[in-house]
Amino acid sequence: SEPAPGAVHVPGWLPLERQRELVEACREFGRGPVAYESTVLPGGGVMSVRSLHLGRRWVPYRYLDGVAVELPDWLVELGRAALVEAYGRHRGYAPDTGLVNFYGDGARMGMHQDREERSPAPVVSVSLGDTCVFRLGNTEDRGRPWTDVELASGDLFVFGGPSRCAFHGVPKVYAGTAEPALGLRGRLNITLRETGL
Ligand code: MD3
Ligand code: FE
Repeated sequence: SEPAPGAVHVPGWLPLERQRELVEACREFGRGPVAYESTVLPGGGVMSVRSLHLGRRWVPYRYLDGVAVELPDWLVELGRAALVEAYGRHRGYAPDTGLVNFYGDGARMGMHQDREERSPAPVVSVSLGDTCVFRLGNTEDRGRPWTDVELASGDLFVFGGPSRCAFHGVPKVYAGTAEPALGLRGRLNITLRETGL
């Protein structure tokens, strides 16, 4: 479905076996030199989500711990496949950064815009584990109007065109809704982007 212009939601894009591979990869990333870390916001608040950066680390916030490793080619390919799925073509999509967000008990993400990137290329998002409420807002402010969409494990969301600049957040994660066979407690979200930096 297309809940907003340029925003394409593909429920159940990834089969369970592929989801399991991605969960395992996200675990593996965290065992390497890169850690899932808490982000300290400019105002001093600490995010409840824990994040891991692959490739270029572009957000100028301070982190409590951690370093960076390369973005694997297979994730770049996953990003291209996602654009082909959403728009029918990828136009040379070349994401240079991957951000993995982990939502444990009670974690949320407040409404924000992603404005650090210099490339107009779409953002690709893949969800794993617990189902969440994803809130896609407007381009003016954090308030209404917004559209709430449930994102479940294996769902693809691509944000291109006008939706790339929209406020968005994750107000709620439904704990314990992940398929047991996934072996994941909580929610993982992988985003791929071109930083243009
Ligand atoms: C819409 N992550 O990492 S993914 C983020 O589920 C972020 O972890 C959320 O917002 C999460 O910045 C939402 C979907 C997403 C990512 C980037 C976007 C939606 C977006 C950028 C522009 C518009
Ligand atoms: Fe975001």
